[in-house]
Parts: sequence; structure tokens; C-alpha cells
Amino acid sequence: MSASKIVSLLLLLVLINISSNDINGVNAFHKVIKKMQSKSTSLEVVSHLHRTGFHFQPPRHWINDPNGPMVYKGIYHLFYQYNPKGAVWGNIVWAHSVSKDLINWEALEPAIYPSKWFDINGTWSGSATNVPGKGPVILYTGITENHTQIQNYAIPQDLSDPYLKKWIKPDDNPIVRPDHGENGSAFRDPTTAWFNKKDGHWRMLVGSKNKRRGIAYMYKSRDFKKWVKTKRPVHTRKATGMWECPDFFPVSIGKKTGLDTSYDGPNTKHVLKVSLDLTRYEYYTLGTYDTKKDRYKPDGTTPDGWDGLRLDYGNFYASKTFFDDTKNRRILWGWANESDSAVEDTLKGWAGVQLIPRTVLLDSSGKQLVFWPIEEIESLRGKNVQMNNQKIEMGQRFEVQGITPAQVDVDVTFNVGSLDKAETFDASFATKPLDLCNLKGSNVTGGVGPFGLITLATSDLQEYTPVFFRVFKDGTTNKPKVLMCSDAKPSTLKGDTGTDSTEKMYKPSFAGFVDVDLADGKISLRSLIDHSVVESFGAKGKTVITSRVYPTKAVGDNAHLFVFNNGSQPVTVESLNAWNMQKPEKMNQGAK
Ligand SMILES: *[C@@H]1O[C@H](CO)[C@@H](O)[C@H](O)[C@H]1NC(C)=O
Ligand SMILES: *[C@@H]1O[C@H](CO)[C@@H](O)[C@H](O)[C@H]1NC(C)=O
Ligand SMILES: *[C@@H]1O[C@H](CO)[C@@H](O)[C@H](O)[C@H]1NC(C)=O
Ligand SMILES: *[C@@H]1O[C@H](CO)[C@@H](O)[C@H](O)[C@H]1NC(C)=O
Ligand SMILES: *[C@@H]1O[C@H](CO)[C@@H](O)[C@H](O)[C@H]1NC(C)=O
Ligand SMILES: *[C@H]1O[C@@H](CO)[C@H](O)[C@@H](O)[C@@H]1NC(C)=O
Repeated sequence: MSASKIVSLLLLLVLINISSNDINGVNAFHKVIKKMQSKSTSLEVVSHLHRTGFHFQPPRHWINDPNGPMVYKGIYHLFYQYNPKGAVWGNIVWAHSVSKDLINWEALEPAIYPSKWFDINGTWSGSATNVPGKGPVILYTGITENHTQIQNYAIPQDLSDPYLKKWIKPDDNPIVRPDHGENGSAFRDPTTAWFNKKDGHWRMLVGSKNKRRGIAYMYKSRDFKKWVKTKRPVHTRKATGMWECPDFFPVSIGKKTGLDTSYDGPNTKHVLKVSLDLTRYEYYTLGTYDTKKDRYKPDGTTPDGWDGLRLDYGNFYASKTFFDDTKNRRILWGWANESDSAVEDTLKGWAGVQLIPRTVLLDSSGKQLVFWPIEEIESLRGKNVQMNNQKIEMGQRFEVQGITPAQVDVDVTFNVGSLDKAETFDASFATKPLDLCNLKGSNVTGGVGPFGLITLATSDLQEYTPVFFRVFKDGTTNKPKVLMCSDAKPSTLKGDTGTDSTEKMYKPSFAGFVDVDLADGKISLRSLIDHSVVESFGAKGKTVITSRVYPTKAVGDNAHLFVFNNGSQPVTVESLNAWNMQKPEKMNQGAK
């Protein structure tokens, strides 16, 4: 740490009382650290050590939820929760960026910010809907002076401007108040609306809870202004707490294209995703949406709640999808927060990234979704190195050389050969992949695996973030059970103990199972590595895990990338491609 950093750290410590306090029942996440909220960092002193090269970030300060993603007149719009004044949550506005390619982003003025009685104390998350004949309409949560959460709408001032620079919040807001028994302190994040041709009404959802029951309320409207709550919520689930950022959309059975949110036809399933405030992770179910009764029923093949499927088993929250009609695909945006402390964020001057947008499709099994980085990201690929037919014996690791592994896209296909040596799966871990991963990390010898990538590593593995598989066998069926882990525990030498100035660093491992039969012995792993982000896609996107890590030595040119095997069964790298990733030319320069 430089002397000036130490001085500013000391200053900060004098300024702040580090303990954070909750306001008026606002949920755990909207942590208010008053003294840091408006402690801005000038651009010159923003720390670049762990900033990303090709992920979406403004030049400084705090960001959280992606809001209202859409495409309009060929331009992509991304809004996001942003604190223009500091690197912790507070002063939230809807920052607005536009792009022609989802790679290069231009920052515009914030689109929505507190200014009217119906949002004077907050302009929180929401969604955009393209309403035929009207253009895009944003629905968002406003916070009133008495801290009630209500739903508002905003419309573009000039529909002929593809950038939609100016937004108007009409005076007939709000459109929905919590005055029919809803909890006004837990009532937010309206979804994109969809149109029901049969009854000529729009529908949208608002996340909520009643005591500990998670709820997605549904509202109907003919004119997109007067909204009426339907008799019953579209779905609820006991003991899951507040449902933040619900997302509800159809997916196609069989076709490899996305569907418009209003699509109502055969061969579809619906997806209901919620962000559970109690766990700070996101869960989804696949199911059937009864458009007459306005009820959603999960299929029942996977649990509805936090034993269920996740969009990403790592650091990924408050996500939102939109239908991109220019390429007939559904795209998912999600936010990853920092794993370091608020004090460190204020010192480094920034916090939060939007992860690489992912396409969303129904898996051919019909039992889960699959996710894949949008194809545009491949345009940033530079120098390529390859490895083919490399057998890795137990305890061996091979370095992927000739690239700069702090900023790469790496895609590898392993062949595990025989499953004879696979360990027997203990069924008591069936819904506890993380416990299994914590028990059997990358350095615990196995039968088939652990094998995978060692990312952001020093050459001697003082620091490293392993992303790996471990293959078990089901004792009764003999079928493989594949565990995937991304482990930040050994990622940095920093933060093992807390001191006055730095909290103990959050270095979690994350894990999920991967539903593959390994009939041909093959399993793939793709990781997008970007300085402090490791975003990994197992088995072509069946299981996705994102980690945030802060190496001290495995940074810049000193970061290394390896493939490894710590299982007694040799595995083969059938093929590996790694590309240096370029920085987009434009990334929100001059964001206000
Ligand atoms: C609510 O808004 C008013 C007016 O902008 C402001 O003075 C006050 O500090 C805000 N309170 C909170 C808790 O955000
Ligand atoms: C708070 O504001 C909301 C929205 O204006 C209103 O409906 C509600 O009655 C107010 N509650 C109190 C306690 O003043
Ligand atoms: C309403 O939500 C707030 C914020 O989570 C919570 O503190 C309060 O207990 C809830 N009230 C009821 C009646 O559930
Ligand atoms: C593989 O196992 C050895 C022995 O436990 C350990 O030293 C090494 O760090 C492990 N590799 C990884 C990537 O964990
Ligand atoms: C294995 O790795 C974990 C971190 O993932 C570490 O806590 C543990 O000490 C390591 N064990 C050995 C024997 O190296
Ligand atoms: C991100 O930060 C870590 C460490 O502070 C918390 O434990 C997580 O709950 C948090 N995640 C979200 C989605 O807010």
C-alpha cells in the first residue's frame, strides 16, 4: 500500500463508523453506511489493480442491479443501479448506457433519479417493456418520503431518438401502491410486462413477501396505466423470504431460439426466477403458466426454493433477462458484487460489475436451462493458444503458455476415460454440492477428478482459483454424479485475518452439480477470466459459477493458467483453446 493510500485509509477510518445500520426495515442488502455514501473517489485515484478489462463497469463508484435491458431501433440499452457519489450503496439513480454490439458502451446521463414525491427517497430496480404503438415503458420502484415502496412508470421524451436520452415520469404516477394488504417495505422490482391477446390485458409481477412467505404478485392492465392486482399471486412459496427481482418468461421446447415475453403458443415452458434476499442467490423453476387462471405451477422435478436450480451457483444476483428480437435470443444480465470490504471499495473507488450477458435456452432434457456467453464477446478474442490430446496423470499440472492469463477466454474439453475409479456418491449430499466441495477441494485426491483449470495463479500456487470437476458414481445406478467447484479460498494471500482497517476477506468456494451422463467421457469447461472475475461454464453452460477474487501476486503479467488433475484416473485434455481478451474500445467513459 502506498503512503498516500495509508493516509487516505486513516482519514477514512476517522470519518466513518464502520458499523452499518439498517434503516426503517429496509432489507438486509440496502445497507446504509451513511458516512461513505457520498465519499466520492476522483478518477485519478481509482485503483486499477482488480478492475476488469472486458466486463461492464462505469469508471468509478458503486453499481448493483442491471435494470430495464432492451433493444430499441437497433440500439441496446442497459440501465443499472448506480451511486454517482461513492463506492458503497446509496444515492441510487438509474444510470444509462447504450451499445450497438453489447461490447462497447457509451454512458448517457442518468435516465431516472429521485425528483418527484413518488420517488423522492429512491429510484430502485425495474424493467422495460416495448409496448406496440407506445414505445418502451419503464416500470420501476420508487421510495416515498415515508419509505414506502411503490411502482412507477417512465416513458421516453422522444421516441425518434434511438438513444432514448431523456425520460419522463408522468404526474399520474404511481401506478401501483401497497394498499391491498401488501407489505410496503417489501414490495418492489416490477418485471417486464407481457400481453395476453385473449383478454387484451398486460400483466406484470412485483416481488414481495408476507412474513416469511415469498410472493410474486401479479397486476393486470388494459392501457399500461391503470393496474389491478389479480385475485391471487402468480406464485408464492413458504419460508423463502423476500422475493427480489422476479423474472418470468417463456422458453421454447426444442428450438434454439428465445421467445418474446408475450409469446403464447405450444411447445413452451415458463421460467420463474427469484432473487432470494435471505441467501443472496438466485433460484429458478421451470413450469407451466396457466394464462386463464394466471397461476404458475413449477414442474415438480426440481425443488422450488433454495435447494433448487440456480442461474449461477456463485456470485450472481438481481439478474434480468430481455428478448433480443434482432437475433431472436433471450439474454440474461446479472450483477456480481465485491468480496472485499466497504472501506476497501471506497479506497479503490469502485464496486460491482455486470457479468458477461448470457443467452438462455431450455436444455434438451427439458429439466433445466443452459447459459452461454453472447457470441459478440468472441469479437474481443485476440491471440490464441491451443493444447491437444494432453494426458494428465495424478498430481500433474500443465501451464497454458503464450497468453496473458489475467484476461482470457479459455475453453477446454476433458476426456475422463473410465469411470471405474470414481468415488461412490454419498446421497446425503444430493442437495448440498457446496458441502461436498468444501469437504473435497482441489487438493484432496480423488478417483476421477478433481481436474480442471487453475486460474489467476502464481507459478508456485501461493495464490490460485481452481475451477474443477469431480466425478462420483451413484451407488445404486452406477450413473455418474458430477460436481463442479470454483474455489476462492486459496485465491489470495490477503484477508485471512481481520484487522481494524480490513475486514476478513470473503473467500467462498461455490459449487453445483452438472447433469451429464459422460457417455462419451467428455466434459467441457469454459472460463472468462478478467482480473478479479472468474466466470465458468461447465458442460456447455449447464452449470455456471462466478467467483470474485483479489490476488496480490497473481496479477497482470504475473498471473498463470494451468490445467490439472488430482485424481488417480488420468484425464486427457482433448482440446483447449485460450484467447487473450482485448478491452472494448469504449466502456462508459465519462459516466456521470
Ligand atoms: C429522503 O429525501 C429527502 C429529500 O431529498 C432527503 O432530504 C432525505 O435525506 C432522504 N432520506 C433518506 C433516508 O434517503
Ligand atoms: C406513506 O406513503 C404512501 C404513499 O404515498 C401512503 O399510501 C401511505 O399512507 C403513507 N404511510 C404513512 C404511514 O404515512
Ligand atoms: C414487512 O417487511 C419489512 C422489511 O423486510 C419487515 O421488517 C416487516 O416485518 C414486514 N412486515 C410484515 C407484517 O411482515
Ligand atoms: C493437487 O494436490 C496436491 C497435493 O494435495 C496439492 O499440493 C495441489 O495444490 C493440488 N492442486 C490443486 C489445483 O489444488
Ligand atoms: C487445501 O486447500 C484448502 C483451500 O482450498 C486449504 O484450506 C487447505 O489447507 C489445503 N490443504 C492442503 C493439505 O494443502
Ligand atoms: C456480496 O458480498 C458478500 C461479502 O460481503 C456477501 O456475503 C454477499 O451476500 C453479497 N452478495 C450480494 C448478492 O449482495
